Amino acid sequence: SSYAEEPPRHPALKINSKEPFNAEPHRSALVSSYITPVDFFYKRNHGPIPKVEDLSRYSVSISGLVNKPIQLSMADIWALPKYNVTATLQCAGNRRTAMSKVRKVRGVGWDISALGNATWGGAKLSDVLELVGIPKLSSVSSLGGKHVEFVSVDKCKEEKGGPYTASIPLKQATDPDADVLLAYEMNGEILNRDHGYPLRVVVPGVIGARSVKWLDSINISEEECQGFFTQKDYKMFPPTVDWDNIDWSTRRPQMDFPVQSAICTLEDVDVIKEGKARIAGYALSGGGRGIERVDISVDGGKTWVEARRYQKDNVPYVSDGPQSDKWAWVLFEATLDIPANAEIVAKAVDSAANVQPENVEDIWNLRGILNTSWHRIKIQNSS
Ligand code: MTE
Ligand code: MO
Repeated sequence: SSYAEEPPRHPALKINSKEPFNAEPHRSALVSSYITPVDFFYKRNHGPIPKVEDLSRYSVSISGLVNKPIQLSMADIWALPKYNVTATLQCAGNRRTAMSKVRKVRGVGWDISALGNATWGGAKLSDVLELVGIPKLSSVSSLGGKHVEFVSVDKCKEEKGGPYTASIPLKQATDPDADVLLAYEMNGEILNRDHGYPLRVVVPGVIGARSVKWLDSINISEEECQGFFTQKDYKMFPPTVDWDNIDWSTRRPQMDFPVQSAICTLEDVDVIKEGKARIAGYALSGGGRGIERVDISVDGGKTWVEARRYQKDNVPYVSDGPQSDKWAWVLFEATLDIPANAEIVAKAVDSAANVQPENVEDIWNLRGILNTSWHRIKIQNSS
């Protein structure tokens, strides 16, 4: 089958679907390091993993509304200034399983680990676009281009065997501070096949779906991408919309991720003794917004205490501070007295003062995306 040449994967990953391969690590693995090891980074695919055998024959074409279309070899991309950007990728479907308990949703069932934090090495898209004559900080190119479309080489059933595609606004693509990369390294190693070898896009601060893997071509266009994953998927609908009354054209493709957090050291099934327990997890927001605060409750949200936040070891985290990685998650921890039959809750506040919604019911949507409701864990006590 077309899945005969899948790469090897770490046996500890929890497999949510085998073909295409969709898997996430156990939640406790997420908080054991600030940088997620490649083996434990979630894998989200819509088809078989492409195999680029001969790197010398690989190239990325840039065409569309440009004066002079070009083909870039890997050597051309390596020759551009290299940047290392630490950014968290999070699938829009992270925490979908909890949303599906309210009412059935369509999509891969993810627990809370459809995200990971990596240091991506590569060329900036803003430098690449200068090679086709589009200057930095352009909202419109001289030929009227307003969007940058990424086309992959994989074959997805949603596209009837065609490639995965996505687009971002030209303004973001040409802004050096937006840190959009064409990445060939992940955590200092050559990008592996699962994560997009030899080259992928990394768009920090937005849903993972826009970070196209196995990049084949870039197309400058007047309209946003018309592909399935931009127009017929990854859109946020209100709870009143279901499959019998959906009109995809009424909503914009989701870009920024809202503020999110989850507890990784405990699970609903856990039985713990009354007494002190370490509560740790991740918090992050979209658009480069920092994490202003993480509140923890052990009584279902009646009273709260603030957790300690950190990124790199020993550097106290300051929201939007010069030392912080603006595109990366913030880990948090608190050691608290756990009463009998506790309901432990985490909620984060971002640097724009956005707060996670209290209840998943209020943000239910038929595709089960963006479950950012307060993360709740009901503990069973041992008697
Ligand atoms: N790019 C291609 N070519 N094919 C895909 O299926 N999945 C997208 C995105 N880029 C996808 C893709 C989605 S939905 C997510 S969440 C991220 O890749 C996952 O990236 P990862 O597998 O490296 O974690
Ligand atoms: Mo995703």
